[in-house]
Amino acid sequence: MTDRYAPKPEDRFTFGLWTVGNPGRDPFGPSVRPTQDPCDLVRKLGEIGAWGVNLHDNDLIPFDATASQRDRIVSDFQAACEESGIVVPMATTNLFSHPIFKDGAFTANDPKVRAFALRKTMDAIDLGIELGAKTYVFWGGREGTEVEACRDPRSAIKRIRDGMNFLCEYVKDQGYDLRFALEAKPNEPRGDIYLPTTGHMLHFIETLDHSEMVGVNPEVAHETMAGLSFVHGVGQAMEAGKLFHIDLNSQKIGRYDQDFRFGAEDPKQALLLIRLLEGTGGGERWQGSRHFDAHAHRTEDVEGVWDFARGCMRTYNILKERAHAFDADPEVKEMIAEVVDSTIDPLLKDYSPEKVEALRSLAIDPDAIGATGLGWERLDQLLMEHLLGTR
Ligand code: GCO
Ligand code: MN
Ligand code: MN
Repeated sequence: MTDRYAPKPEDRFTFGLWTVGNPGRDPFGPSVRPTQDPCDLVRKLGEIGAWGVNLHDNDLIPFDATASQRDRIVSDFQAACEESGIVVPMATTNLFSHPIFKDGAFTANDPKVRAFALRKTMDAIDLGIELGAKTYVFWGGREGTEVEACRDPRSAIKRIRDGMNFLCEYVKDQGYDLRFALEAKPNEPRGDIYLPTTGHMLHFIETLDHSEMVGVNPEVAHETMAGLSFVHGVGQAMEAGKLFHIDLNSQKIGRYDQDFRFGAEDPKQALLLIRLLEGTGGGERWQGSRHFDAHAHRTEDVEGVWDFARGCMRTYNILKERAHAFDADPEVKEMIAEVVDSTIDPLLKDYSPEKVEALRSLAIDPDAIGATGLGWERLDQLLMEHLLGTR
């Protein structure tokens, strides 16, 4: 029997080496699982139907590796990817683990730290290109404060801008085909992180010299930690043509960064997100990776990690089917069909004094409109019925 939810490479599911390789360390206890070889992780990802793997420079190459060690590791990894049919669509830099970055990388007050961050990122970009990456993620994990007085927040933003402008020029100068995706997070590991939400990022991007090369990498957990609607954030990024990557996982509001299995806490929001990404409710289907930035619970052994990874992909495919069914439902279609009024619609944009007059003379009965229910309770119940599989 064929399993119609089984992940296939064309689903474009990707995992970070740091996700399926997460050994379960947390602030209260050490690893509970062995550290796995990146080549073995890639082979296993190929086996379970993933399309790609993403990585930080130091997920693959130890911080203090020599040039010849680096080259050997890279060629073994490339061989494992090829053998498993796994691609590397995204790469990024670890600018948060080493103590030099304890007070930030691009925002650190010490120019030597900022210089080191630029140098490390250029090397990691070279690595990403060598592995075939087309997207480069920037997550400013340590770019923040606990002691706010240590730095003017305006200087922090200027320093991040200088760094991004420098690195865009580096990419152009090398002739690389690479776009940047900026990932916001409100806090953790810092008390407060600069550019805390996707909305902050979208504005910041417009202030860059090469804003066309730069978009966002929104993460479910991060917007949810900030108490925001992830669907609205992703929608705004898509409308602006700025969704360059996405980090899928699951999160309860008001908690630490949980990074749970996709859909685990919020299946309804996950369904609404998939409607957007798959375009089932209208608009273009998003063509990028469906990347899972999540990890297995600390209760799991290595087998449990693969249950977790299969679960992320399977939930996505099940919800994708539900999204298609919801948007194909005639009752739903009728309820959300766009209301078109060929007299009024043209008056609502492209200002002219004549339109002001026309708007003022329209016959509109606010009380009658205000007294009419919209039926969204019924619509939401239909969504629930599709989600729960009863329709
Ligand atoms: C986190 C972040 C990271 C980044 C990763 C890639 O909260 O730890 O989500 O997992 O996504 O560093 O940039
Ligand atoms: Mn995260
Ligand atoms: Mn992330």
